[in-house]
Amino acid sequence: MDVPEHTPQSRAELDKDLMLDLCRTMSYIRAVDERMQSLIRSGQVTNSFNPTRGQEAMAVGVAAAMAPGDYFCTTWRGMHDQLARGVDLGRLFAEYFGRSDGLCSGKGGPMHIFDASKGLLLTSGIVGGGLTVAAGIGLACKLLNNGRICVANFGDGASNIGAFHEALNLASVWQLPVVFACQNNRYAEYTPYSVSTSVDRISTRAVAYGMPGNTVDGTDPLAVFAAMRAAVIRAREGGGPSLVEGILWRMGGQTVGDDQAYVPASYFADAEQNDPVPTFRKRVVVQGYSTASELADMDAEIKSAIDAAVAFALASEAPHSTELLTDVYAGGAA
Ligand SMILES: Cc1ncc(C[n+]2csc(CCOP(=O)(O)OP(=O)(O)O)c2C)c(N)n1
Ligand SMILES: [Mg+2]
Repeated sequence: MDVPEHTPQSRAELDKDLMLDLCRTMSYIRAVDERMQSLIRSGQVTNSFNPTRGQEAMAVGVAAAMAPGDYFCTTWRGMHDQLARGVDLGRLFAEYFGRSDGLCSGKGGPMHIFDASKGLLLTSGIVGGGLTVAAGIGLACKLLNNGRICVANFGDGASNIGAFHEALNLASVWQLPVVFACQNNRYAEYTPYSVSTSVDRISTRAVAYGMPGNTVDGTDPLAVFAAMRAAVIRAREGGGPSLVEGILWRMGGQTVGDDQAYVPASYFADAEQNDPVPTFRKRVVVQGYSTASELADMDAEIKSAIDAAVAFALASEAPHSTELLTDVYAGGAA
């Protein structure tokens, strides 16, 4: 599949703060992914983890287009989406590790990360599960007339699930303020896109549901930001839902421990060539937004923040058995 051309940006969008923020957050997500993998591989923690390497640009471009009060849903491969929205890293690690200081008191785990303070109302391990929930959140926003929108982050495989079609249909019928943001990494677990999906571009499916569909280079945060900003504005102004697809690469496999023997060498070659983090870091230096030494200082700060978050999470206790039934039913303990 061809990678779409980079979307031309206006000078206003190439604002220094935005460029540095995108660069810092992408670097941070990459560093957290690497730390999580090393903690698991060294046996210090035993949680599952779906790597986000290669998908950082989409996460930061989506988050940059959202307002602080907006909502979002994500998936098992959602740590980049969560970090891009500013979810606290110590509490995120603690939830992954099953500790009581986690975002869900250590009882949800990696596939149930929730943080209402950042608008994160669902992390789902069910393929396509977030799409219908996002439509429901969009319906709530519309009924409350609160000016908020909801973004559904999901993968290419989810676009072959019934929930995708139900969610897009009803979101369009009811003109809900939802943006469907598809991270197309061309794999659904161990199945390549080419043998499972009927269209070259998922965005073309938007036509069937009467909404705009746009495919962008999902390794370029500015291209993602531009497409998402247009879709978010449209949703917020009552124009209804949109589908935005980013083409990108799943560089770390389905999960930690996946040897990816089933992935052709050409996929890895393309991924390396389009690796969003070094590409964007180079761009901010070449275009004069930062220097190599400033990026090194930034990396040192990121490392310190990750060290502190890991220490916090590892020091946290497992939830006590007396907590088993709390937060299970609305209104407190059973
Ligand atoms: C309803 C359902 N069917 C199957 C699975 C098993 N499963 C987990 S991840 C996955 C692949 C999903 O691929 P995609 O939507 O492209 O997301 P990606 O993992 O590439 O981010 C599948 C089939 C599941 N979790 N839920
Ligand atoms: Mg996929």
